[in-house]
Amino acid sequence: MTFDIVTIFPAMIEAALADGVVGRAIERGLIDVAIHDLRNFTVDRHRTVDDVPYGGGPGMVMKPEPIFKALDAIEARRGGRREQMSVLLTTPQGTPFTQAAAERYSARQNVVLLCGRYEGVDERVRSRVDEEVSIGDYVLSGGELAALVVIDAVARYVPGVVGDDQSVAEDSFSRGLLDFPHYTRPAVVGSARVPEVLLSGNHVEIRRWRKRESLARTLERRPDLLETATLDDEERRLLAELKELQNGRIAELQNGKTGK
Ligand code: JAH
Repeated sequence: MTFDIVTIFPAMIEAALADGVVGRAIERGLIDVAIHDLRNFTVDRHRTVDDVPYGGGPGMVMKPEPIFKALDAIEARRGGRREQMSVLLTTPQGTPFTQAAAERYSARQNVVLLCGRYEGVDERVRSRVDEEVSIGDYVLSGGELAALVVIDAVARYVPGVVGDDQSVAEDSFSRGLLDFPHYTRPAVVGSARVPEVLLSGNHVEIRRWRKRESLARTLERRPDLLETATLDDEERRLLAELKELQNGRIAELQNGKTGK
């Protein structure tokens, strides 16, 4: 699959994609990344990509024509075939980017990422955009970091990119629950010991412990995820137990407060 990134900071994208899992995937030809410097699609002497907002107000807005030209060039290189191609705009106004969205985009032949800067892009650019994507409720200085997040999460679903397919399938959010705690050697650091069950060699007990820890953390930190997670019989039982324990703790706190 190919990622096309339209940006005024090509060096920022280049540097971020040089290393790690994605960098190796590019080297191995598993994914292809084309970085398009938006200024190369300007026609004026100053290579202008922004202008003042109509109606007044602070800040600048990205001009539409350089973006249209960049998209035309990307489409032309594909022989004008728009099917199997998704044009994404990273913006806080977008639909939340999720693990499910990452998996969905990984089936596309081309994913084009438009990186906004300044106060945003001219509204007419949206006519060429398939989906607006938000990676979270905060304002960045531009869409580049969000685009890099999307590329990383999508690339991991391309066969061969992550060494072990098992680890992609079992990854925290693929399963809809938070991850369980991990430990490595040594078995004791200062007074902190690795949980005994992990040293036991009892793989039935280890699986059960990990499930329980995943569920306990999810219940504690992200109970919203439990609404949509698919749980097996054992997990449903463990979760019911954990909720009982949680209710017990709440009751204890309330009794403490009322002096009982
Ligand atoms: C900021 C253009 N969802 C995170 C996110 C994505 C993009 C932007 N901010 C936050 C952004 C300024 C200009 C895009």
